[in-house]
Amino acid sequence: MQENTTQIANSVFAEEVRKGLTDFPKHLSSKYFYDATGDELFQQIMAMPEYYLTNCEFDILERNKAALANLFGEEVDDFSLFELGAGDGKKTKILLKYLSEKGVEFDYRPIDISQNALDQLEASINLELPKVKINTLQGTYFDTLKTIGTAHNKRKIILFLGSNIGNLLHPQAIDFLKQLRAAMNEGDLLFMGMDQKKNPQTILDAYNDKAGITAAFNKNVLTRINNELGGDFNLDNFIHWEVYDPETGTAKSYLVAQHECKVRLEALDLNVRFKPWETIHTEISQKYDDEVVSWLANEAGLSLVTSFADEKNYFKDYIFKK
Ligand code: AVI
Repeated sequence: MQENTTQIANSVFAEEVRKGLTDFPKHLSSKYFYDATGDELFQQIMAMPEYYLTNCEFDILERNKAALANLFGEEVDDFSLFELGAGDGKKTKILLKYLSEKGVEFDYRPIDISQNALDQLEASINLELPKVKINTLQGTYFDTLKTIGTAHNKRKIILFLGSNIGNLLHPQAIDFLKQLRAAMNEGDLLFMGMDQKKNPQTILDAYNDKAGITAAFNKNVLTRINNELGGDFNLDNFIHWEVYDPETGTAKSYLVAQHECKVRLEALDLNVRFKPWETIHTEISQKYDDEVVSWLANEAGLSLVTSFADEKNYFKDYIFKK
């Protein structure tokens, strides 16, 4: 266990874990999947054949880069391309490469909580696309966008790729969109990836791969609790379980206890009991259709400009304005 137990016990992570494991039914937030191991597992997920989302969005960006460059640069000499949670920027580089080859005036401003991720991204852009002006911004999406806010004197294009919004329930997603709207001026654009409803089996396969990478990703939240909160979860006692409701478009991930067990969380001075087959709900991955997207945008005060789909209509990128 890490050293400063008092500090850890009072952290937001600790408090959310306490709440989630003492509630009925139990739950933990998927935002806690992501530490260095979780980031690495997510990279592996994005490379899996079953996880169609990445290739679909690649395809959309590749096939529409010229149209997107026109839209982003329409009626302005210069703009800023902000990206929320840029990661390794693999998909964004398609656009960056095209824009810089065409001599379009813009700067790239990736926002991420991890300075390490930003440093790596900056180094790779400087190496691969030296003409791109990059200005990294470390912080949470909203603190950073609030600081930039409406005072930014160039057009803002805000990218939020990969259907990351799908990890939010609809009310949270509306709140998120409202906050983005508050940081936008007239003329600014929001470019957002949103995974679509499709054959339920395709979705289940994407979140329940045979190699067990998604299972390891899901269980990483337990590893974090063990490492950071002095937990003694036996990972083998839990199975990864995925369900998809084609009516609501919601995929849900669970960890299910196979046997009765007791878990001790030393930093929280907490004992947690699991009955056989008791669940911990860990993640939602919402799938959308045009009607739901219009409803969300409307609730948040945004209007839809246009959208781009991949060949199979598995995934769409939507453009919204204020
Ligand atoms: C980050 N997020 C959009 C991924 C998703 O598809 O919901 C996280 C993920 N969970 C399991 N596989 C991938």
